[in-house]
Amino acid sequence: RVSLAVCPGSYDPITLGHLDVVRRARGVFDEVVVGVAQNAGKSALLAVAERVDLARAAVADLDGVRVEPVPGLLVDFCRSVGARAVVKGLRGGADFDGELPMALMNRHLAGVETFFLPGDPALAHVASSLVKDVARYGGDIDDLVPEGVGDAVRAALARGRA
Ligand code: COD
Repeated sequence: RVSLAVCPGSYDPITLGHLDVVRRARGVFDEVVVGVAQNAGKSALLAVAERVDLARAAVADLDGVRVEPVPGLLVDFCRSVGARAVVKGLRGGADFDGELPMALMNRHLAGVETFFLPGDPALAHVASSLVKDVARYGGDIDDLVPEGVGDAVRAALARGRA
């Protein structure tokens, strides 16, 4: 039996914090599917297809890791790929407070269990929302995100201003 976990997120855009969680999840599970989802509570900068492409490029060198869009409910996606486990990274208590109800809901809906990984403290400040904010006001984000992501974010921000 192959152990399979889904690492879900908005990935708007994927960051080095996300990548660290994906890599470490792969150290525990045989296969990891990075699920790029809509978060109804957030308005996205990048389209799902672009977020998927950037995430695919970022994990291209990781064996046993693939990236797929999540079209609807996360638990339906988990069922479709045959995963019973979700892995989420926690930067601190605020992340946990947000994640706990989702973990309980996903278990309630489909028996999908959530495993939490403590985030690398060196990346505790790395959040997609902050990265976008820094880029929006001209700051350098290239050492916070995988290669190519900074250019994609700057291009999307420029499109938004046009
Ligand atoms: N270090 C460690 N972990 C990190 C870091 C970091 N630097 N940065 C981000 N993370 C973790 C986050 O804590 C989170 O666990 C994960 O990475 C993804 O983060 P984001 O911001 O990309 O994604 P979110 O929080 O917007 O994702 C929410 C989902 C998209 C997973 C959720 O909305 C969802 O499941 N949507 C699908 C529809 C659904 O099923 N809804 C009901 C859910 S109960």
